[in-house]
Amino acid sequence: MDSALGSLTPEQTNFYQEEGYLVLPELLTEAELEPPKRAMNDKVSQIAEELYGAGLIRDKLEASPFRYRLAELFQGLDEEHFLKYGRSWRDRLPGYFELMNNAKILNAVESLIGGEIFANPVYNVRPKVPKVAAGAVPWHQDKSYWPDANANPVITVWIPLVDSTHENGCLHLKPRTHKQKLLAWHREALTGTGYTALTESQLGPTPTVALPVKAGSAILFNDRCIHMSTPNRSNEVRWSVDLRYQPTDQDPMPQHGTGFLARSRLHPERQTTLEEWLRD
Ligand SMILES: O=C(O)CCC(=O)C(=O)O
Repeated sequence: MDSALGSLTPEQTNFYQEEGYLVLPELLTEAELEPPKRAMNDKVSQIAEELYGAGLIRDKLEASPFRYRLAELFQGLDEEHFLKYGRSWRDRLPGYFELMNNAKILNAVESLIGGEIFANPVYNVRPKVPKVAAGAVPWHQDKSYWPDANANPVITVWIPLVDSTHENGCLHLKPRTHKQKLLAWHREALTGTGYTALTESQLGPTPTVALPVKAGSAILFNDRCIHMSTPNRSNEVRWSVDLRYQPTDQDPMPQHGTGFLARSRLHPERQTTLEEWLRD
């Protein structure tokens, strides 16, 4: 593989700095999405076993395709059954580590913050199933989840594992809002999961950009950039991950978990191995 794949052009870097986000269409190949998909599939199988064991389902739907199975498993169940597993997942599975260390992702991030890259502890696998209110994420700035961290230029890298569309609830954001301060947020009470949220009046005049993208595309955005996602009105799961990266000399936010050294041009021998990550 060309070792520079994913590196940004000066125009892309400028776009990110000015607009607060950047879309990299189909950055990852199907083969590169396989390891995280396997991890997700394993978790879905584990959930199917539990639902079956509890007598909540009569069929584990083992032959159902990745994009449908989780939605079908919960089709006849209540929202609470789904939320028992969390609105997003942060399991330590090798497939996620492989994705977070993908050279193309790290090359893109390196173009923005340099070659000393820390993978922030906050990464989420999002199984956005239809009909669960918590699938729709209200307008917010990611920084509202770590208001006490110092001025980290945290970069979110959002990647769908199936095509993300208007129908299944793609990401929407407000360009250039990353240039403002962190806004006062509240905890919403509609989804039962307490997302941080902004009121309509805080959104300002900036037009919203909807970002439907193909599986394997990456949407990079700044942690002050206002964004949200719409409900999933399809019959499939909108699978996605949101990964986060920052320079190594910034607050590692241990209160959110354990991050890891994803890339060091100065000390490559110190980069975290899979074994270390699984142990921590
Ligand atoms: O995946 C989504 O629907 C929302 C993602 C999001 O809000 C985030 O990554 O901060």
